[in-house]
Amino acid sequence: MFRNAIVRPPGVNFADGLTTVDLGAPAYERALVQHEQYCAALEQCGLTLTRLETDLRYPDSTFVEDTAIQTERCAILTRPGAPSRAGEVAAMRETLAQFYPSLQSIQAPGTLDGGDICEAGNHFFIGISERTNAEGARQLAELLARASCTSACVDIRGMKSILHLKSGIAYLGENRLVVIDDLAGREAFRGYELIRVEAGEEYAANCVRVNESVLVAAGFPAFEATVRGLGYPVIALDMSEYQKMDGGLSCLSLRF
Ligand code: CIR
Repeated sequence: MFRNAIVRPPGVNFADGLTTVDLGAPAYERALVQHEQYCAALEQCGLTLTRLETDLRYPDSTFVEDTAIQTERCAILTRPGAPSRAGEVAAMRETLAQFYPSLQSIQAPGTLDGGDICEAGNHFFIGISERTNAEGARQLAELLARASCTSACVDIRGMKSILHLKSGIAYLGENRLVVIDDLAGREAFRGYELIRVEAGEEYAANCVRVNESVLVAAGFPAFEATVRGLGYPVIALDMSEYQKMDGGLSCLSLRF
């Protein structure tokens, strides 16, 4: 059960952030409207939002998920793999300290982005990617073990289609894991009910279970029907401007 979320709207220089996709520049006003709709959806799911100020020093700072990992017992500040995003963590430290009495951190030479970490109850999948290195993964696994959580690494280096592990998987609860085809055969996912995302709808894999509901990206009808068919109330959100910047639904909030 989540009660809180931290969000940060994009700044006017949002389009200066990092991206690997070729979908054109995001329209700022539209991104703001989509962010507002996203916040309203989280509130509809019962969450109380902490809304941070936009931060023009970091064009990617609306993707707050990358700066921290939360478990039931603790929060862990990350060390983002992209140099232009390193400074985002300091701002998150102050905010998280209001909720968690003790904060852990990933230390150099480890790097780790929250987008590579997928929580499945007390078990965590840790993506090793262009952003999260083996040392960051090792440190996180150790911190999670201290918090009585287990973890397994999933190496996605060399997969051109996804930036972060959670660009390709999402945990719905009830032992159900949403996966893109390219990841479905991984050993780490054995024993889960795999909910496959159709070819052409891969972006929809980054969905988020928030209490009873599942937030999905609008415009992916087969996937939306699958999630509804599983019995979850679905909230579909237009994510077009964030998709242009390699971001998805999970990236826009820290939920706890
Ligand atoms: C970046 O490249 O870091 C941002 N433009 C997108 C980050 C998306 N975050 C996420 O998937 N957790």
